[in-house]
Amino acid sequence: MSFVLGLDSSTQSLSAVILDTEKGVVVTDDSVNFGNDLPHYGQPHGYDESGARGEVHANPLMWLEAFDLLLGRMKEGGVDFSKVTAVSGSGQQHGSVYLGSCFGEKLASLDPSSDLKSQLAGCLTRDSSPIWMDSSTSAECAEIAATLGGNDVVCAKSGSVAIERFTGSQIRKFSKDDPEAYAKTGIIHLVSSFFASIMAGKNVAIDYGDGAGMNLMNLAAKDWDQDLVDAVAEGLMEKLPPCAPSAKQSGVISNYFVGKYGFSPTCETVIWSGDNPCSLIGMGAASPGKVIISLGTSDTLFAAMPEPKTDPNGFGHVFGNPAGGYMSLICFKNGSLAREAVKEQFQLEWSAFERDALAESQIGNGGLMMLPFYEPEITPAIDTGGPVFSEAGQHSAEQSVRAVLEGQFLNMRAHSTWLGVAPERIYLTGGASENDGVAQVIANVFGVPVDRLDVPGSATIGAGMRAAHGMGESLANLEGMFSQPKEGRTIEPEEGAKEVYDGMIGDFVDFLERQ
Ligand code: XUL
Repeated sequence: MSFVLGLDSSTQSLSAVILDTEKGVVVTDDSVNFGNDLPHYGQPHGYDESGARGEVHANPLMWLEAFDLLLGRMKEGGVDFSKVTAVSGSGQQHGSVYLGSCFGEKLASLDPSSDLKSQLAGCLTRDSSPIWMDSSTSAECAEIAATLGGNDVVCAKSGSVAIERFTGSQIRKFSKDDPEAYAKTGIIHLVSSFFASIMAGKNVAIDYGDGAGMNLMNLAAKDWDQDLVDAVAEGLMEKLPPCAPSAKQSGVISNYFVGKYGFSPTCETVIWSGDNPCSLIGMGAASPGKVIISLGTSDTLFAAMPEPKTDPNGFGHVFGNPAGGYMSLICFKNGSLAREAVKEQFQLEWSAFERDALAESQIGNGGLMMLPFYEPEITPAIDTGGPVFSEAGQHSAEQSVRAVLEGQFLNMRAHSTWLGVAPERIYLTGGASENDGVAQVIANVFGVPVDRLDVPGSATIGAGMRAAHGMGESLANLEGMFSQPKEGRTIEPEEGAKEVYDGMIGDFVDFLERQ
């Protein structure tokens, strides 16, 4: 019997799944929603919504409380953690946690009769964590690029131009805004390595998947790049955990989890990765050939890459593939929040997206287009929020549903051509992937069949699979068990649809460029 635990600390929730890797079944899954389960933090979507000038931060104490709440709830619900042989996890990418040098010692002596929040709160040198939605660091990005001799250099070294949400510019801003607190910071973790360290009872490494989302790692050398690190802030190299391959074991689980939740003292920990790299594994896309679209708070499009290839326009990224090699990623900030905005505006149920609204409108919306950026966007860079229609006037619910979906996926198609791969199928994951209406628009815009997987939560499943992989299990076997498309759920493109969108994409790009 081999049970592994996968965890996923995402923007809005912390989720867990236990996989039986012999029988190939999901034994149990559970989730804590930050907004609903921990309303006292006043962060209903998992972050502080009052941030000024593009700042989006979350409370790391909320994450700690969620961790105890989730494991406690699972234990009370009858989960026997003593059967778990290995654990790993997935974290929202780019977010960072700032801690004093005492963090490592504190982790080694956590008392199971107390909780994580009260024992670790004193180690924080910054009481909030900037997350991936933060866009407040344009000045710092420009400074980093200038120091390096231009964004071409930053991109050639790190796989991405200097990006606002990436951790390097965030660290630079912190070091400028609060030099004293920066000086007191002994170690800077990503969300992924923060949780991984807590589980291992010591500071552990950042993996190549998530590390590449910092603008600090040299992609070719797979290590921190001295020039990039020096361009960010003085003394930063000493504050970074090491970089390591994603399958690295980090020792047995901390006594805290043995004493408090009944884990076996021999349970191994494997370092965590970012949510998109974990999703790549969960979707069975570790080898090149599959293109994944993940529909979550952000929408992302990603694929394994044989060779690192960077986006000439600077919107796409190259990360380490947890299975070795590289992956590409393009992130669109206006994901589920934009779809929800249309749903709320017209008081619709998701079923209206499922078919009704789409059946009532024509493919191509009679030429009506929407730039679906309810919030400022990152791909492409749009500073002001609010949808823009190509034609003035009132638009019906049906037209608006189609317009938001066509706008999102035309934008995705236009910004993924640099990958140079014409997908033969698209694999869909994330909350909205179950919606047939959404899946149909994707199939139509890209002109290929869309598959969904049998198991929910590809990042969480991928984290569990990575735990097993780190213990030596074959990834191909794990994919065979957990990453299979759901039978009878393939959505085929509708006849003639691709031609409509082939004709429309140029107009959409022109419309976008006029803004
Ligand atoms: C990827 C990105 C988002 C977060 C969401 O670059 O910023 O997809 O990983 O958790």
